[in-house]
Amino acid sequence: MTKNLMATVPSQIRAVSGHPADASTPMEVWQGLSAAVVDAIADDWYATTRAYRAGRMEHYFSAEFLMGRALLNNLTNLGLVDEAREAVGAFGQDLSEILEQEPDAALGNGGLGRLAACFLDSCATLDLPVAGYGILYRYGLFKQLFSDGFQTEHPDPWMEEGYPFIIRREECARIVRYNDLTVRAVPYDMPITGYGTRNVGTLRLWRAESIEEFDYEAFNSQRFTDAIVERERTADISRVLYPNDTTYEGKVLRVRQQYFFCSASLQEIVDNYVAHHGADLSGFAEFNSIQLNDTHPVLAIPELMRILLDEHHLGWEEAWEVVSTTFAYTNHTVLAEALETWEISIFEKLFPRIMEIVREIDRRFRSDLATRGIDPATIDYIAPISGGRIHMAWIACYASYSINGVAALHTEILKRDTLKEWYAIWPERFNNKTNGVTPRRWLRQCNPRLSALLDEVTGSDAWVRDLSALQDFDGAATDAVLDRLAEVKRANKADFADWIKAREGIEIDPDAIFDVQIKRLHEYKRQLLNAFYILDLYFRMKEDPTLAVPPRVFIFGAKAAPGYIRAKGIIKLINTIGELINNDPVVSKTLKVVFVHNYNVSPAEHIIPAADVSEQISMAGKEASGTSNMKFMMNGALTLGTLDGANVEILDAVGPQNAYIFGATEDELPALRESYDPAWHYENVPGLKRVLDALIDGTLDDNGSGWFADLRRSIFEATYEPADVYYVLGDFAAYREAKDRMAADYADQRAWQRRAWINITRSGRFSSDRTISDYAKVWGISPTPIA
Ligand code: BZD
Repeated sequence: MTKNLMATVPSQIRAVSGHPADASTPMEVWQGLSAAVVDAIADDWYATTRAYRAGRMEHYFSAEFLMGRALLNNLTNLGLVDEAREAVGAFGQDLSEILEQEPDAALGNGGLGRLAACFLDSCATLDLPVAGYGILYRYGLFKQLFSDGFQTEHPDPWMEEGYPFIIRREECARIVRYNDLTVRAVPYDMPITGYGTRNVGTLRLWRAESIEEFDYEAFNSQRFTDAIVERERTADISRVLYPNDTTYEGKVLRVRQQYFFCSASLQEIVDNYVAHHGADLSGFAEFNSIQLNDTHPVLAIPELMRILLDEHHLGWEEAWEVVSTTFAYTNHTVLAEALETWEISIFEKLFPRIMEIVREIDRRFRSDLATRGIDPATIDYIAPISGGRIHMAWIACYASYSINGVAALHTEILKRDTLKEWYAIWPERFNNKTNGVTPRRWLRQCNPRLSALLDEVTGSDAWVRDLSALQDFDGAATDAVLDRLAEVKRANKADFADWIKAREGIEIDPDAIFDVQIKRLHEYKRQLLNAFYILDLYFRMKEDPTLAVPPRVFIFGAKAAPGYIRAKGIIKLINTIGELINNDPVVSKTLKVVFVHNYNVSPAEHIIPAADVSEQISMAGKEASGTSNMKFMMNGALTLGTLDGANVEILDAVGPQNAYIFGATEDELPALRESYDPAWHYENVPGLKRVLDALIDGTLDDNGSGWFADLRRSIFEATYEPADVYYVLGDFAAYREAKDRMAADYADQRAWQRRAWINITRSGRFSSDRTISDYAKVWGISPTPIA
């Protein structure tokens, strides 16, 4: 298959740069090498696409795919890393420098979008007939810089210099109609390689364009600018990724985006069905299933109804039978503010026919439930339309043959709380699919040293396709193996220290404990709790300079939604604490604080292999699953966390002696909250008063923004929410105890390495291959290898 990369690389580089390969810039070499990879897989990609289209397929609909970089991932999957290194080495280029040229495809906010990317990798590796569908945003998630410790946001035009891993398919363009606008949806396809297979899957991303280059009438009638404005209005649809990861954006443009990719994708899927199986659409669901990644693609439900009713003339019952056996829905959050609802007037304005269909779904839903004897108040609460708004999650629950949460605890909370009315009526629809991450990117590719050790200990690279195979090697942790593991971690930490020095200008000690919290900035994830710990530790050291404190580097990476002021206040606070500590001549010998700016997929690939401690400290019940917890575990970091999301299952896999679990549990919290008084903790938990007061007594300077005082108020004063709604002070003492104990335990290196080893060998159930195998059963699809 992928023969002769060496032979094609120089000519590809010449074609891209118009120079001899040895006179090309690193960017041109990246372009040429990437083109050579696409060239190498083109035939297999074509064969896979044809094979999949003929049979039953799963279609993964997601507004976000957080892909990160493609070149090294493809080289890794194809087993071509060494060959590529040689190919570029032949004209004096260094592969790692070439790889750094590539921009991250940051077409997602966080966990939900990255999960979709891991799933595609697993589907390709498992030869499963699955395609992804989304939006080709011109601007990915904003670039984050810090200015005086404040986050600033900057545009990310990630494709502007050309991007070889995406192919425009002009011939497959579709028309998407809104009431006030008609646009062309042009697909761009990204090949998705798997590990140890010739199958190549597809991610199809749609870009919005004008129907015609210009509105010539407007142009000729001296309304040149109107013609341009109209073009731009169309291009707006795929212009930018909305940067919110928790509160939904009730913006017209956002709903336009959602309808845009759903409509274009469905048209293609329906046309493919007709081409293979004829014009009778009643058998559609035998060959097609669609997974809805959260509620963002739920407009696909009424849109498929519209296509079946209006374009293929099915009756309502027949069309509904198709729709309700086609869709499956994944919920990713229980936060009330994230549940999407839209004003009826928006739907009426954009797509009156879709609104009509939603009304009919609502009408039939109400009579269906009344017949089942459900009480009117419940019916009204979970109806597709209520309170003048359209409830996307309710439409999803009503139409889907499967409803899942993303970790065992999360699914239980859905059944018990968030979706309890639905569970009471249709319990058989509910199932859990604990998230997973791909061991290709998150171990093989990002941690070559540990990979080599695992190859050696297990005798082959079979673990890369079957991570659960590692569990047989629990007992392989001889002194020799643990010595090697220690060397691997030490070398990764030294590399990371160099990377941090170059990127953030901060000197860190590779022998210190690397304690890491990387994830979106949100109050429920409690970066503030971590910040309070660090500040308290600083004060403890100031108070008693003889205190024995294990050297530590506290590492953060996080973007805050641009409008989420309190989250931005927490970023500023951590940066300000960092200033205080890193510039203290005494304390900085023991502690450092590093906030990695512009956290993204690629920085994560540098950070995770170097981590000792994985901070997973959300208030119990709030983090649906978490996925960085799994990446850390795979790379031998120990979890310091609450019993939340998938942490519960990680604890179950490694046992309590191999993780640090603290804090109130989800079932304890309601009772604890009843009598909760943050002021009591402030007065009575030693150290807390000093920490909270530092926010306002001049110790920490927020440059006059008032943000630190606001953070403090959020702890003590009830506003829209109860005081300290995420129980930061309530869990503080338990967190401090666990974290101090963890740091002390690190001194026994042999015992620590043993526990790190167990974390690695038990991480098999958190491979996205396991997750996708579970989904494949629900989807009713089976492997379709082309070779
Ligand atoms: O999804 C996250 C959850 O918070 C995590 O617990 C979970 O592990 C992952 C994957 O299941 N949710 C998101 O990332 N959500 C978003 O990014 C998002 C984006 C747009 C609108 C709403 C939410």
